[in-house]
Amino acid sequence: MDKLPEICLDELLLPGHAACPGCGAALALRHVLKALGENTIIIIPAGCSSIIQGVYPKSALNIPVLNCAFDSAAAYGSGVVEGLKAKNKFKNLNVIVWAGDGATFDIGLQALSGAAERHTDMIYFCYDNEAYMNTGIQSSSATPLGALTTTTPIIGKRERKKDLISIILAHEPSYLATAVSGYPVDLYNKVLKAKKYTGFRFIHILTPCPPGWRFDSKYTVTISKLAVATGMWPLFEVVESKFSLTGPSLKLLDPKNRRSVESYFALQGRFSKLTKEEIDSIQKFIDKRWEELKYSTVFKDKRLL
Ligand SMILES: Cc1ncc(C[n+]2csc(CCOP(=O)(O)OP(=O)(O)O)c2C)c(N)n1
Ligand code: SF4
Ligand SMILES: [Mg+2]
Repeated sequence: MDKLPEICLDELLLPGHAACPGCGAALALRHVLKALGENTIIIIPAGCSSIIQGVYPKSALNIPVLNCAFDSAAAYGSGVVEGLKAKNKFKNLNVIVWAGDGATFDIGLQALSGAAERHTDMIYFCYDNEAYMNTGIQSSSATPLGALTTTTPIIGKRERKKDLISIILAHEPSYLATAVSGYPVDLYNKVLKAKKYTGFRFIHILTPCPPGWRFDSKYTVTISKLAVATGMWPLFEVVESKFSLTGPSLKLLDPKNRRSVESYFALQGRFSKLTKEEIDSIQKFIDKRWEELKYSTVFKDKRLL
């Protein structure tokens, strides 16, 4: 891992914003903006981030913000990029989308696919708190198997989390990475790297949410790190279709180095209804996925056409 002092000291997410204490999304946004710098336009669809950012004329973000309809953040991004290019004002600018999992996995997927297919010159960030948090913790297609939400309140969600990464990779982005709130240097470095590329770039960040995941706000970083240490959230990059693990995930190909998935579930009330059989089956699923990751050096090889 790179050393902490390399992180920019300027703050573009200002203090006094409206996130809950311990919000993983706010922590990630802070570091993403540090890496991007002030020449950035951010597009935010409806969700917790539109609350965190604040209500006009006040704003916790020290950069231009465009709020947009829930389903169309990537389409707004495409419009902003093309408009600026037409006016010859795109130079040295970052146009980014900062969207939740509901806005990305579900309702905004069509706009996202269009922008990715056109290789639109932007970085799309999905901050993934694994449910529709802003409207009261409803399940999304990013919610993992067994998690309790207000729409899966008895035994938890019955379906697995949607494999969004494979969907995005099918569009051949110029850069793709996963990250997590609790490893800010890894996230920061990935944003710096994404900035160096043109075309469509995608960064998927797991952002723990204390009220939605039912844990004490002091555990945001611990839970982020456990998501990585158990292998449930591999940290990796795909650059020009080449896959590589990053940071603490590098050592996890050896199963002896992975923590049990149970240690990740134990700290979160949302998993309190998981049975022993379900935990065993999730552990098997994760172990199998890591066996497959061993061979995922170049995703392009998997293409049929
Ligand atoms: C078309 C439409 N449907 C529903 C809503 C209500 N709505 C606003 S925010 C939100 C949840 C957003 O979830 P997510 O994208 O995961 O972001 P989070 O709140 O979790 O940060 C919903 C359902 C809306 N604004 N527009
Ligand atoms: S509900 Fe969750 S995602 Fe939303 S502001 Fe609070 S901690 Fe952050
Ligand atoms: Mg969400």
